[in-house]
Amino acid sequence: MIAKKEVITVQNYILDATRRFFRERDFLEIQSPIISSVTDPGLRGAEIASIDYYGERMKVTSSMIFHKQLAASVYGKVFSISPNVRLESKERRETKKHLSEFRQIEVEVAFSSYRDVMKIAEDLFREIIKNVGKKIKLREFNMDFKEYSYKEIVSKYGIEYGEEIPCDMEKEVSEDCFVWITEYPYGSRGFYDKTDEKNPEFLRDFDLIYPDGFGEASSGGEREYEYEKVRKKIIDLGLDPEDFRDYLDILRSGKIKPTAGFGIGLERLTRFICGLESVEEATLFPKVPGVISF
Ligand code: ASN
Repeated sequence: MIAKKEVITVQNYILDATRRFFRERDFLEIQSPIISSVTDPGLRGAEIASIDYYGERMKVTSSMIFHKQLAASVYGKVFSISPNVRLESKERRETKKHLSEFRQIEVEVAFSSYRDVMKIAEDLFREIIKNVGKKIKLREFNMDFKEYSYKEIVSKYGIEYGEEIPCDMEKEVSEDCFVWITEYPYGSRGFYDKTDEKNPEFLRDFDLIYPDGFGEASSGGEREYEYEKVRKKIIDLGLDPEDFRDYLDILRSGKIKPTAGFGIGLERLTRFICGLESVEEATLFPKVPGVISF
């Protein structure tokens, strides 16, 4: 059993290594809004939280995807250690990888492809493990990355084409190294993942799975940024464009450029590096789905 203080110390080292990595590469660290009129709807079953805000409703950030798109469009390369709230179902506790409040290392780069940011993610994971390992003795990590397309994964594991890869399948997909799953089909992900122009059946996006059954490490991709396309996709996916009005207005103004990026759950990364049983052990004040706590 690893003591809580040691876990939090490892988390400090992860954050130090992350900040150093991005500063050396001229990324600007930004702070995420906690409340906004618009937030990420692509939550794989979790609900968005909202608060009463002077008699109106405001959303609590589920991911800062839209804000980082705008920030990267203006500043080029940005990252953030961003708080997220997602109201997960109580059953999700069983997965040992869901909290209703967590932090993400969020990254977004203007005029980049999903391949470019996958490379950044690989370098970042290698750098974090190397630097944390200089501070504290860690087990051996295999820092190789394999890649499968979504198509290859569904045919290998018998998942119905078009479905998200279920959480409990992530263990089976996991190998003794990191595994990329790329190019999800249109309709299976948030409307903000960019459709490939030449082959509209797939999205220019990815997930990354940790080695040894530790589940999802990251997700990301290139973003849709053209007003008409985004509006159409919102409607196609059965959402209400009115819920995204402020974001759509910004898109229409042309302020948002082509960008790509990814997010890494900080508590999941801490869990993976420390080899913890559950993500609940990777933070001081865990918000367990459905449990009222301090
Ligand atoms: N942070 C993720 C990304 O950059 C989005 C998410 O958390 N849903 O794509």
